[in-house]
Amino acid sequence: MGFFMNKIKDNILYLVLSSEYARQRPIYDIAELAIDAGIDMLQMREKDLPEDGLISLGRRLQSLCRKKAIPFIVNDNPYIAQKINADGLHLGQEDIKRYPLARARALLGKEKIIGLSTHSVYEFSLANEQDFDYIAYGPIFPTKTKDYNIGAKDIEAILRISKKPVVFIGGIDISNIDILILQGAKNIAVIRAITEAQDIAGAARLLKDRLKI
Ligand code: TZP
Ligand code: MG
Repeated sequence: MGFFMNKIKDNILYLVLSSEYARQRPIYDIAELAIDAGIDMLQMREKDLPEDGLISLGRRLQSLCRKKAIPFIVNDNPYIAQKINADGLHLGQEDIKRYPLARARALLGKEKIIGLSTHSVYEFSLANEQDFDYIAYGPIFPTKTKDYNIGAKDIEAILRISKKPVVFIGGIDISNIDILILQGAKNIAVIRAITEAQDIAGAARLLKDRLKI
């Protein structure tokens, strides 16, 4: 039996961890503070680490998340996710060309969480018909990892057609999260709103409180 039988619950605050945006602070410490403050799911998104670094950091984060009973998701690579027995995998549009969903599913098994990034209503509608456990949609607002953003105009349409949990992402912080919540968004993913905060726990708590309303 998988550790997370219902896989994704609603009102999740999903922290995507990237040391690039951590102001030189150890990513593990940020994870621990954010988890204790109430984040519901954690992703390791390290673009510059070699495979052995991803595996050793991934193992430490997976064990932390297991202890705190939240899912731990590995970005980009199903082989790393499999190797460390992560709770799940997050794929982008480029990743699924390399690792089609059927292959990732076969590697990880049906009880693991697999999410996909989408950047338009069209991409969303395709993902909506496939065996993903959640779909990320964005970037909603300007952000550093992408040179464009798609805005908040299609959020209601996306939520109307969605057959699975939708996680909105991209430039979301405490100053603009209500724009999404007022349109019915339940789940939010952030990098900088937490990782760049002076007070990691405080930032996580404030965002989480908005999702409870
Ligand atoms: N995918 C779409 S936007 C984004 C990713 C990984 C970055 C989100 O980072 P931030 O700091 O919350 O804007
Ligand atoms: Mg990717």
